[in-house]
Amino acid sequence: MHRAFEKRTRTGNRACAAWPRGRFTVICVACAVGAWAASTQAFPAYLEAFETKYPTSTLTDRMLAQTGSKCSLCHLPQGTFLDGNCYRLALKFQLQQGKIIEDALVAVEPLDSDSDGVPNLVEILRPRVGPGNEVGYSPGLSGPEGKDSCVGGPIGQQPISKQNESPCLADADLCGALDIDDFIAFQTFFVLNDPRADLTFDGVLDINDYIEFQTRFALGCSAF
Ligand SMILES: [Ca+2]
Ligand SMILES: [Ca+2]
Ligand SMILES: [Ca+2]
Repeated sequence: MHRAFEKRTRTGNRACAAWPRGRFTVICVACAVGAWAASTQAFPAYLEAFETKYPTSTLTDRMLAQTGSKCSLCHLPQGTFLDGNCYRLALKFQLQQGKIIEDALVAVEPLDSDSDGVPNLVEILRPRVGPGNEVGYSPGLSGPEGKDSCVGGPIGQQPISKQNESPCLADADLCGALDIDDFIAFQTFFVLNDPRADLTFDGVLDINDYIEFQTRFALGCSAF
């Protein structure tokens, strides 16, 4: 299921000329559980595991560009000794249950760790709107400024990535605006049984996905 999703995401259709796609390169998990340690340098295997698992995502490279560290995908830039964001905490929990990092990554894929309405795997593999053919929204940060919704207080209120970390799923054609082309793109995904039409994230394409799409479209991208 996930492999099929990843493959389709890489090769999905181009509903608009500026369809941002390209390479998806991600990383993160090396830092995912670094909380135990004083430094994420102690967990290069986690970072490698994440990049190996999601080779098409550019998320960690973007984090490096935005915050100065790929580890910001999971850790707060203020210090790797802190708990980190919600995604990292979810991974940490799985590791504490005895899972190896590869299995922990899979276990948290269906979760919405940052509570922005989009599951972790969808965020990690979602092509970004905008220049650069970037791929991946942070599964641990949310909102238009990239804040950590998991951490309260001043730290959680501060923008971290300073970029949008909640994809607008109603923008089905990834053109950056909501219009009739999104209905066409969604309809195409649905007919082709493409997982991108599964907006209820239950593994089934049915009327509820249409309702979810229309709801998200009516509310607009800013609502998510
Ligand atoms: Ca999410
Ligand atoms: Ca997010
Ligand atoms: Ca569904």
